[in-house]
Amino acid sequence: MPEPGVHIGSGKVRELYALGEDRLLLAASDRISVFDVVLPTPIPDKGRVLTGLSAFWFARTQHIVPNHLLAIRPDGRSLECGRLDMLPLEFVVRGYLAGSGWRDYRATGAVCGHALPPGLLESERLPHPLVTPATKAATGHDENISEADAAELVGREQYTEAREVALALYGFGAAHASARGIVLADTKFELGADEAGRLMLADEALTPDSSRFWPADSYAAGGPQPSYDKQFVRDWCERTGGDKAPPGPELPADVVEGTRARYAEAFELLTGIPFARYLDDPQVVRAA
Ligand code: Q0Z
Repeated sequence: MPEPGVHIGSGKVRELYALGEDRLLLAASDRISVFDVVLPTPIPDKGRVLTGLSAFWFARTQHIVPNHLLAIRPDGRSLECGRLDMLPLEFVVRGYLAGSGWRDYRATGAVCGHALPPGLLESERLPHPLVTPATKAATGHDENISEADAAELVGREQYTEAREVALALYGFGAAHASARGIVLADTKFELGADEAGRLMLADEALTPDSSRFWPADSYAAGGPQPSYDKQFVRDWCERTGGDKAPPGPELPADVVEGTRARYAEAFELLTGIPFARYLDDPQVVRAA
């Protein structure tokens, strides 16, 4: 195991380590969270699917914005990254009306301050993608803020550049996914600045943990859509009841296997690369 590094942060399912002064190691575990609760049962290779997908997108979006990726570790679940000054914002891009966006629209006719035409259905495609920035709350739940407040937080020039980048990345990811039978309903980007002040894409990008992916063949507006990756787990949790409170239930073997297969299938559809090839040599995702 090469330099583990100094542990500097934990997400729900990922760990962050410092590698000296200017590099970080982002390590994705096999943990899965459902209804915002991390389950005690891991999904084998889920961390590798997410890491491989992130690296795949980083390699293919450099024409839109440079990114923090330096190297994929041979374990396939960790990325060496350049350390950036992170913008204190998440750039959520929504192409469809789902989740909190749908709840907001039903209550107010708008999504995070963006007025929308009346009569839209749950999961309907929006007239155009929206950027709905959120602040990264230290206490877990991110808080949506208006674009005006976001611009005030980081400066109007930097905000404008970052929102254009986020829209271009969403457009690229959504078109790529759509050609492969997957709807990219929405996604979240984190951006930072390098030592020269240049805007860079950071964190993870266009993974199932940072995005809503829906199977295109069953897509129909007018209700909630099944999640490409987590639907088996959600359905099983709903069937077996429980109060959606921590620690969450242990998953049975068939739900683990079915979910593992869905993650691998999402990887293969989106990348066109057999997942077994990635396990054999993670560097395959970097080649164009
Ligand atoms: C990402 C996070 C995780 C916990 C900080 N390139 C970068 N430079 C500076 N900071 C970050 C990055 Cl990616 C950075 N996070 C999110 C990830 C565990 C928190 F794996 N926090």
